[in-house]
Amino acid sequence: MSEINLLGSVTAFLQRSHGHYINGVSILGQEKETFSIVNPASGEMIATVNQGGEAEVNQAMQAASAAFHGSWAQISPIERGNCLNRLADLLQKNGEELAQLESLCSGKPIQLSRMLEVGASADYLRYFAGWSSKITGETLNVSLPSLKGEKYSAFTYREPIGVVVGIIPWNFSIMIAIWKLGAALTSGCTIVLKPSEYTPLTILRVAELAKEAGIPDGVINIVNGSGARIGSSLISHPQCAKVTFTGSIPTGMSVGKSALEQGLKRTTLELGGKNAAAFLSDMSVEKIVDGILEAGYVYQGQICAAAERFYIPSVHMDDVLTLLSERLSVMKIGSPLDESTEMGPLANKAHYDKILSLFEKARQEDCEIVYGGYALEGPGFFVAPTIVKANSAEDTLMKEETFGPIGTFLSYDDEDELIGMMNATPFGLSASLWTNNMSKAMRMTSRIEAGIVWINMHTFLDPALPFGGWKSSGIGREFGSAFIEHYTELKSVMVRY
Ligand code: TXE
Repeated sequence: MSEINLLGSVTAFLQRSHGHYINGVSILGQEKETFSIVNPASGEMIATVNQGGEAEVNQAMQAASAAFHGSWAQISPIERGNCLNRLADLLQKNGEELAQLESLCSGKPIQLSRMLEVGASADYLRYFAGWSSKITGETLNVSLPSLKGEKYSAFTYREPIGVVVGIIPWNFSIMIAIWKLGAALTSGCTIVLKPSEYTPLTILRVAELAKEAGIPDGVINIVNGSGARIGSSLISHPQCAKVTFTGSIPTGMSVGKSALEQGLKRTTLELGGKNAAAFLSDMSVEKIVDGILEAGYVYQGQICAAAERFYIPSVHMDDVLTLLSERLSVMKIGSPLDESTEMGPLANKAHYDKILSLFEKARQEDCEIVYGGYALEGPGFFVAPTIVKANSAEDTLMKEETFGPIGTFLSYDDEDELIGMMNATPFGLSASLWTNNMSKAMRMTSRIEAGIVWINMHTFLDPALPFGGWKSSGIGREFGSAFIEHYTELKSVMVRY
């Protein structure tokens, strides 16, 4: 194992006392209680963070509200975009520091931290920056006749919604925060972020870079602490105009419910699901296995759009599972700080325990564990990448999101039945179809119930393409032009003359 050397700035950052970022200043807050940040590759504590309380929630919401009505409102749309572009520059300039911090806290292999948490985050910021000068209303023709010869003109404004509360999960703690921050700031909103308790550090560093980029104090604020306490207080705060959440389905549902109950606060929810990848019989066994690895096992399967249900033509099933087992057996599992590592640990102990209990569940239900299904020895939260052959669509692993490196496989013979099987779930975030027959793929795509359908690819998100779930996988869309509707209110104006 050869690990990269940690930068001095990373060790220095970890040794600092951490709390919150409010009105342009890093603060510890009033609470004495702290929570620990654990490196999932070693199980060791690497930093502590102060819990937030009502005082920090209030300060953050007030700072965001003051900036929304003050400094940020006075800045021109073009300059808002320039601010986001300068932040993108600084993400790249400080990219190695951020990537190392992220890998230490989340167990993400360093190459993925560099590519997604830093590289893609900068790209998303630049994409959102471009929108700042293009968010406009419309001029409309009034449809009813005038009664006494008077005339009417009508138009709409798209006005920023106000203070946005962004609740962030642990799987992409920079990138998902940037999605929400970029959308909010380019629309003229300000934001208060609540990172996951497991990965709160990197975004604190990003907030410092935002100040260096010239983003005014109060525009970005961060309050750390438990979801139930801080998340709920932020949602119910009178200054909160909108909640944007990414995370698990049960938490997302409770967040959505409380946002509605707290005065119909606007809500976007990007939740998980039980995404399907289906391979048609014209695909070679090698191509199918390449596709499965791409769709299900990147970053230990901890990606909300990753596939967890795999449908394989019965003629290919045995060969696919044999070759996939071979490929998983040589996958390099190890330290996230080793540049050749392909698979790191699970991101935290609670998630590790959940995955171990799902292995147990598969055994109890007599599913065949073709490969893996156990924890790896040594410190840290490592498990073997796992292949489960389901008995039927009713097995727990065909229905419940695992969010781990577990592919569950079912064979099929009839392509018409296949679509029914893919859709037989309360969720609909993503799906993929793999075939050389493009005409068939296009026909089948229109019948799939999911927010995004990939053909011959999976888990590839692009800032220009709307992303979000059908059914219980969410409400609203991120990216493209679709985000505008969720971060602005429409105001109609009518004039008589
Ligand atoms: O997620 P939560 P957790 C899945 C994954 C994992 C499980 C639990 O399977 O094992 O969810 O992970 C905040 N009001 N996913 O507990 O609860 C919380 O502090 C307001 C899939 O980390 O969804 C964190 O900031 N906020 C998922 C955020 O919500 C609350 C990604 C997400 O936490 C809150 C992550 C409350 N009552 C985990 N309770 C995906 N599909 O993208 C918690 N939070």
